Amino acid sequence: MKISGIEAIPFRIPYTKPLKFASGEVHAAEHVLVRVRTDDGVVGVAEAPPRPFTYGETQRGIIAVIETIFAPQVVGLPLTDREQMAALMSRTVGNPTAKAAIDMAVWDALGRTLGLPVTDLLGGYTDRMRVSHMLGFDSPEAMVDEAERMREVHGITTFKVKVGRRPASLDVAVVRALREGLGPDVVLYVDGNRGWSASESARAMRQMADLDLAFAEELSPADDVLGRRWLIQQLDVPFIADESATTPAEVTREILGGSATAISIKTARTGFTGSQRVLHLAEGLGLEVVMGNQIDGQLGSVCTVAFGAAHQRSCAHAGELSNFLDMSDDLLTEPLGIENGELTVRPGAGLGVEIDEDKLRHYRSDR
Ligand code: MUC
Ligand code: MG
Repeated sequence: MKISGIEAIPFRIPYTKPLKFASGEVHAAEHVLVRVRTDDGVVGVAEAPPRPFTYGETQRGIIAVIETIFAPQVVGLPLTDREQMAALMSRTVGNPTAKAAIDMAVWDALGRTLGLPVTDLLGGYTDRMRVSHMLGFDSPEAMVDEAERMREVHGITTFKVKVGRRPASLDVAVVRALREGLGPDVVLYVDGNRGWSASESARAMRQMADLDLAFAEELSPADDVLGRRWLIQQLDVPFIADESATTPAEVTREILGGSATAISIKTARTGFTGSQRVLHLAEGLGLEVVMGNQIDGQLGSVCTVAFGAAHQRSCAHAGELSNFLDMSDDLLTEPLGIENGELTVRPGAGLGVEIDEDKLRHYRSDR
C-alpha cells in the first residue's frame, strides 16, 4: 500500500467548441494526467486542469511541481496517510490542481486496493447527481440552441449562464432569451467570473429580476471588498463564491465578511480530502453548495460526481458535470454519458474508470 511513484503526463485534446467566459477561454483540454503507483502494483489516476486565469498554474508548471516537490514528498508513504500528504504538500503555497490530482489519484488507488468505490469511502449518500450545463459566451440564439439541445439529448434542465461582458446588456439579453425560450421550469443561474464591477452587477441583476434566477456567482471581484459586500446585501438570491473561496480559510473570510452567501466546491482544486473540509465547513455555516466545473474532462467529471454524490449537501443542487461533452475525444475506455439529466457514479473499485492507453499515446504531448 506504499506509494512507489508518481507520473505527470501532459495531454492535449481539442474542444469541438471553445468555452468563453469573462476571465478567459478554453479551446483545448491541455491537462495533466496524474498516475500514482504503489509497491503492490496498484495504479490510481486523476487529472489536473491548468487554469492560469484562475490559479496561475500552467501545464508545464503542474508537471514541474509534481516531479520536483510533491512526488519526493509523498513517495514512500502508505495510501492511508492522506493527512500527512496534505500537510507535506501544503508547505508549498498555491498549485491547487496539482495537489488535488495527487490527492484524488491516491484515493483512487486506495479504493482499488480495498476493492471499494471511492464514493462509498467518502460517504456513499447516493449514486448519481442531476447535471447543470455551463453555457459559454455566444449570441442569444446560439446559447438558447445549445440549451435546447442539452435538454433534448441529455435531459438537462439546469443551466449556468456565463455573464460578465460589457455592455452587460449582452448578457441580460441572453438570460432573457433563455428564460423565454426554455420556459419557467428550467433552473437558471449566472456566473460573472469577476467581469463586472459591483455596481454593474447590481444593475444587471435588477434588469434580470423577473427572470427567476436561482443563484449569482462571482459577478464582481472579491478584492473589491466593500463593493462586494454592498452588492450581496441587495441581492435576493444566494451569491456563490467560486474562485474567491477555494480553501476553508478563504470560505470563512468571504462568508463572515459578507462577500458571499453560498459556495462552489471543485474537486479539481481541492481534491477529495480538501473538498470534504470545505463541505463540512459549509455544513457548519449552513451554506448552500454547488459542485462546480473547472472545465474538466471525463476523468475530472468522474471525480466531481464521486464526491458530490457521496454527501447529502453536495448533491442538493445539480452539479456542473457536462462540459466534457464539448471535447472532441477523451481518455477513458468507457466514455461517460448523461441521461435523463443525470450522471451516475461509476460502479467498481476506486473511481471505477480505466485509461485507454492507445488514446493516451495519441493525445499525450510530451513525445
Ligand atoms: C466557473 O465556474 O467559473 C471558468 C473559469 C474557472 O475558473 O472555472 C470555470 C467555470
Ligand atoms: Mg465560477
